[in-house]
Amino acid sequence: MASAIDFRRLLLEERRRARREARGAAASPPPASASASASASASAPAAPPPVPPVPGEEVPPPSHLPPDVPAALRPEAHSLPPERVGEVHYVPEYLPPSFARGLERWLLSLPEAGGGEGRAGGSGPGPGPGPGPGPGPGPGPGPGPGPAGRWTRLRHAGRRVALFDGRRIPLPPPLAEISASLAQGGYFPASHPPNHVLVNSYGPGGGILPHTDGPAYLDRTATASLGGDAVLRFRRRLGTDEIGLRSPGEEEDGGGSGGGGMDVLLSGGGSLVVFAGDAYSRHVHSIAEAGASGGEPLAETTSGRCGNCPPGVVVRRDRPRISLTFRHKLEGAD
Ligand SMILES: O=C(O)CCC(=O)C(=O)O
Repeated sequence: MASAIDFRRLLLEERRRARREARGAAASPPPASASASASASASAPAAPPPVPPVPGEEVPPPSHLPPDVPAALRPEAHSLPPERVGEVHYVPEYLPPSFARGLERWLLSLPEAGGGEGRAGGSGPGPGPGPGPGPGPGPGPGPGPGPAGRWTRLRHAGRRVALFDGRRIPLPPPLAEISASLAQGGYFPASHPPNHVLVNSYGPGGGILPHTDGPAYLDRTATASLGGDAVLRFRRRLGTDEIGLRSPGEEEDGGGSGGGGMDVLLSGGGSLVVFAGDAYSRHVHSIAEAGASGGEPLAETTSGRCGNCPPGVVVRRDRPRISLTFRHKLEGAD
């Protein structure tokens, strides 16, 4: 099944890259002065990060999403040029700032899988592996992320994930409200609201390799972003006759506006990006690692491919980031 192949390939690539980086780090001494931040940033000024929860602190989920949020969504008002990769919408200020900060703090307080501290989050037996049959985005051919609402650290990918599978355990209130708003706002059919939420927690500069979300889901994904900014890249998926000749997501990646694909600058202040149809199935999406070699600044500069910003914007990547991906997992997809 394509989802299994895609997620497996993502995991294998992440593992390969971790090994390459470990070899590289052993071979070369660290640079004399590594800059930890970009010299300038043209992206929206970042809100101060929330006070991190202390281990074991009980952090309540944020209070209700204001009732006007779904009405403000209006897909037609937030479309990015459809001729680039298909249907992509971007809503810069989807989550109200106080809700976004409360959500970020609550998510940070989720317990780690396999024990550890933390109080908030789901409970009970976990939903098992992540998206797609196979290992999901978990640490490899092991159990994958779970139980519900607990952080699992991906050893080879440098990020943590927490899964909420609403088909098995009702989504916690803030996630249920966001899910309902996405259906009421017209981004998901009322018959197929999001029922599955994968939360990714990245360190500064952290990214995710090119992948698709696969056919285990309705062909649309909605992602809310908290914390640091990032650039989400869409690139055409390779045809079977191209596999082995080119790398997925690398095609025509020269940075000009003429090449295929599209980039979307994601504000960490509670923005929403939704992609569907061809953007979902015929393109891979990814976030580049910033500062991977240790000597580069934790920043990236947008190109002419950016669908929601001009070229030349310096995007700071020096803050941790949390993304919440809302999807509808199809019946019988496990
Ligand atoms: O962090 C993001 O915005 C992207 C996450 C993603 O692509 C995924 O979970 O499949």
